[in-house]
Amino acid sequence: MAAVTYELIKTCKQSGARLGKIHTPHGTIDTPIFMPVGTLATVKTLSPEELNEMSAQIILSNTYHLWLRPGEEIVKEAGGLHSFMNWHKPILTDSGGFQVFSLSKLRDIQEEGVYFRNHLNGEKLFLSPEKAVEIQEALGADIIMAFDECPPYPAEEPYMKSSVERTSRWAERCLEAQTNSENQALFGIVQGGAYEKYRKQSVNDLLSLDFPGYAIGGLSVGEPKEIMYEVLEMTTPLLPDDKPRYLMGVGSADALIEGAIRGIDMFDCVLPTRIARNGTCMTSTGRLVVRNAKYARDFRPIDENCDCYTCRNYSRAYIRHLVKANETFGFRLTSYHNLYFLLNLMKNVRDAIQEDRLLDFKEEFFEQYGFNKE
Ligand code: PRF
Ligand code: ZN
Repeated sequence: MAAVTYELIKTCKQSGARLGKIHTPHGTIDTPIFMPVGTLATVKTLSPEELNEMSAQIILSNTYHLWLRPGEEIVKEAGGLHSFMNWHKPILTDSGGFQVFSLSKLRDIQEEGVYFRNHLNGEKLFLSPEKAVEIQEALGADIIMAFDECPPYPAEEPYMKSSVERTSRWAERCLEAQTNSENQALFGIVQGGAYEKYRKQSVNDLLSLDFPGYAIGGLSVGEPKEIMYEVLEMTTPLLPDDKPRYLMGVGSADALIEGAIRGIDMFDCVLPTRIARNGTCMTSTGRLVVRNAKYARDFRPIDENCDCYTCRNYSRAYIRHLVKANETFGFRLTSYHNLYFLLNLMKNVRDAIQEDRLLDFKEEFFEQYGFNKE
């Protein structure tokens, strides 16, 4: 029996979006879903109890960061990531490939893997498909990711061709390196940038390897949103109906809705928690920069349509004061609200799919939220 299985409940008659469930060794998640990011085995500023309270169902953590500190051996000794961080629902770990490309300027990509420098101390490091799987097995997440290359946007066609081909060979090496597929599902990652030809090639290569789930990588790397939507439109129909589809690193409200409409089941992004820590809130009427002077005497909640802990108890004026004074509690309150906002948005998306009205929901949402706000 596969570690992770996808159950398609229904397809929205109005939009084509999928309502489903993903069954994992640590429980079942409802899709489409947003996954909060806990890079260093913590969703910054929030406790697992708070994540439970806001109905987070699965979180993401990072191989690269946990490998550097505290080291996967310590996490393994603690009984794995779930015990180590006291989060007992599903966890997904990213493979480290993308983090190496985004954090390390000095890197050398070879067939065997990637040579680069530790972003903390400059030490020489090497990560390969085999090493990424070994670390992810020690961490013990329910879903682990293949080691891939995420090329920059734009990338020249010859580069994209050789990169996609190498990512496919790396994907095969990841599968060969995996030793416990009964407990952990290894997802393949489709690359190919904005090239239809290479997206198709990438999908075909990965389908022949038969992964239990497929991610779409290489998007939200600086391309216009329209390009991202076009790539999704041509890619998701090529993926099997009975496996989960995960769009990596996408977490703006508009892209979550547009992604669900194009058949995506899972999303993750640091955006809600990152912008929260500089005082930006996601609300039903668009972004609200709570640091702004105009909120100094505004005693309304961040979002008048939100019933989260933050909005039920604290005002814009108070949160503005805390954030400006660099008080930790201010960042906790904005982080709580932003994650709640996206988790609640996905709940609304699931309800709309259930009732075959996701396009109506989208229209109502953007009416309030504003267009081109992201
Ligand atoms: N590959 C991996 N992780 C990722 C990405 C990718 O392409 C992206 C791209 N948005 C985010 N995270 N392994
Ligand atoms: Zn709120």
